Amino acid sequence: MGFAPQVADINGDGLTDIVSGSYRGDPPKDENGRLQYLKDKDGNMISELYAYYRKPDGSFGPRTKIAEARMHAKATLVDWDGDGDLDFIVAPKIKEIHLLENIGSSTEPEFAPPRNLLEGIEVPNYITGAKAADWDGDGLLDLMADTILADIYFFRNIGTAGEPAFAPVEVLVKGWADNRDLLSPVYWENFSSIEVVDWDGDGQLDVLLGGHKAVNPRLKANPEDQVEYRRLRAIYKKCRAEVAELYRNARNKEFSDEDYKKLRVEAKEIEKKYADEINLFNQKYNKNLDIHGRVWVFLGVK
Ligand SMILES: [Ca+2]
Ligand SMILES: [Ca+2]
Ligand SMILES: [Ca+2]
Ligand SMILES: [Ca+2]
Repeated sequence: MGFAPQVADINGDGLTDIVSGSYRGDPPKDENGRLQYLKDKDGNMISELYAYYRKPDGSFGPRTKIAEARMHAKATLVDWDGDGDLDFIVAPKIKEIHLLENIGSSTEPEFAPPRNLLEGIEVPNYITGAKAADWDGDGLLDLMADTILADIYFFRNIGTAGEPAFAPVEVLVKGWADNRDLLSPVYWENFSSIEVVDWDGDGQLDVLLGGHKAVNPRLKANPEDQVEYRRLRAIYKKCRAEVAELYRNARNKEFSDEDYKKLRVEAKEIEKKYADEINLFNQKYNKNLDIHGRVWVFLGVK
């Protein structure tokens, strides 16, 4: 399972290699079919970064683990500290952006453990992609990120060349995705990706955001259906919120197996209360969706 593959000469031999984050092998599943990801000794989920080194004949060598990262390591390479070797900037899908500093060399990379570059900074939503780029053009690399709700964040580097420090988040684009809302321009930005580049060549960096959009053709065509969709979706969300509240209240309490059983029964009762509307909602609107990848461009203005 790999994510955010990219091409870079990671071992400095003049041949471009492939680097990608991944979970380790195929994660096992629990009895409910949920993937069981690997965790470190503190209970943090881990993923790994791999390189496939290119050989002179153009083929690639075997997968080589080059670093360990937190959660869903979507990593990009950049010479963060300006010492001539490539470092990793990682969006681990939590409210952090990690640096994996290359403490080896440009020909023998070796990476330090992840360090949160946003230590002490409040981050509203989970970060799903991150890039280092000099957005404000002052010569210091800033951090740009997208989130689980398709916001675009800018963290201005207000430190110095040797010692980066970041200002509080500036929300360049307020996410307009309400998870899985078919009437929103973006649908479920779980694994979106950000790229920062001068797209229109005007000298100001722009943002490309990759994600996907689900379309229900019936919903698109009929205004009455859109009203009905809104109504049923509000009920669906109310149900989910009530169940979430139930589990939130149970968090951090000492629970026996018996208590958990009771909790599940209570959750089922909430779901039963809304079952008719939710079934209708799923039948009418959550079937036969067209889901397509999209790339949005946001032009930066000077
Ligand atoms: Ca190489
Ligand atoms: Ca470096
Ligand atoms: Ca800057
Ligand atoms: Ca531009």
